[in-house]
Amino acid sequence: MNGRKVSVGSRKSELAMIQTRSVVRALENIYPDCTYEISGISTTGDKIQDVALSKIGEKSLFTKELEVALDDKRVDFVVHSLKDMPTTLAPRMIMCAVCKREDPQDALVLHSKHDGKNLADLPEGSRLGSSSLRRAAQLKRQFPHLEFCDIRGNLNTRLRKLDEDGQYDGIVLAVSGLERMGWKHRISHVLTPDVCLYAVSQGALAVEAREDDIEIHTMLSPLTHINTLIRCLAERAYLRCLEGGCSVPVGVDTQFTEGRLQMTGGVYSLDGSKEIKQTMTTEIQLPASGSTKLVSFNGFVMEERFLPIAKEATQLGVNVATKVTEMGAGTILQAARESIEQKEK
Ligand code: DPM
Repeated sequence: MNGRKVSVGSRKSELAMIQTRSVVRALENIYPDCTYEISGISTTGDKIQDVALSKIGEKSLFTKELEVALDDKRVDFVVHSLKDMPTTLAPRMIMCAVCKREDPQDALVLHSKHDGKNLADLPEGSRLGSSSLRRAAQLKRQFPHLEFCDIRGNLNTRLRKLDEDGQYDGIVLAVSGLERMGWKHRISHVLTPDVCLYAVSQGALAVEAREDDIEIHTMLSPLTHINTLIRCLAERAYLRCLEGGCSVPVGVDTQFTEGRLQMTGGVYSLDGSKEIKQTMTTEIQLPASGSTKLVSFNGFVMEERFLPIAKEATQLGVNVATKVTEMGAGTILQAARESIEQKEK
């Protein structure tokens, strides 16, 4: 690794750049002799700002151009929010590190005129900006007096729209994104999982590289936080089984402590009238020792000693998905997909 020059790709948004720099900083601490160059790359998702995410349809909206740059060897790795990554990766690509997860929960940011209020006591007909079908479905269910409307643009744009346009009473965003931007103080309330299940992998950063670039895998491997990886493997297995994609009303909550992995998975109809929710647990012990040779499993690079628990975690996600499917999740998701497609026309 000595003295190597590393080219890093990133989306150009301020949040993406902050995320990329945090990964580069972590690498600089481990490999101070290397030099790092970050290239900002525009993606389709960044260019189309005025159409609701769920209506754009194409998957990997925010990742495709970055993967092309990787494939062409213009960059050695790219940093993503893992929640934006499709459950099946692009050909020849692999996730070579998953960093320690920050707060995975969602947050409500209210207009200053509603200072001191919460969702339950907002006036009838208050308008909340969110392009996440998951957030809207869960909150409509519990707070039928509120209205939800699309809001696009990067975080800066959204906060400006909230503060200045006067058409939103509040917006719902990920805590982690707000914190990374230095806007923790704008959070009015954190929405705990009993109010809003978070998105699969929300709050976790992941590093994508070429599948055959062993040197980069080795270099990035120390950044992997095993607790985060195990939780995200379970969550992604759940989403993959439901053929969720990233824009359907599916939420999760996982915990991995004291040898026990617990997962709650939820599925919602778009209007929030239907909810299917299931919690399951499995015993998982982190291995104290074992082979640190790098292997790949389900699109992620990991040390060989973690393979058995990675499989356990994946099985838990599959089991929760199987259970909610038995309870009728398929019908709910099918109806949601059809009405999303309908809106695209
Ligand atoms: C995905 C969703 C959203 C992003 C859908 C969802 C939110 C879209 C919106 C898959 N990606 O969560 O149900 O609010 O219009 C995104 C954010 C982050 C990564 C911002 C956010 C930062 C948090 C993270 C957009 N992608 O969710 O507020 O790193 O997990």
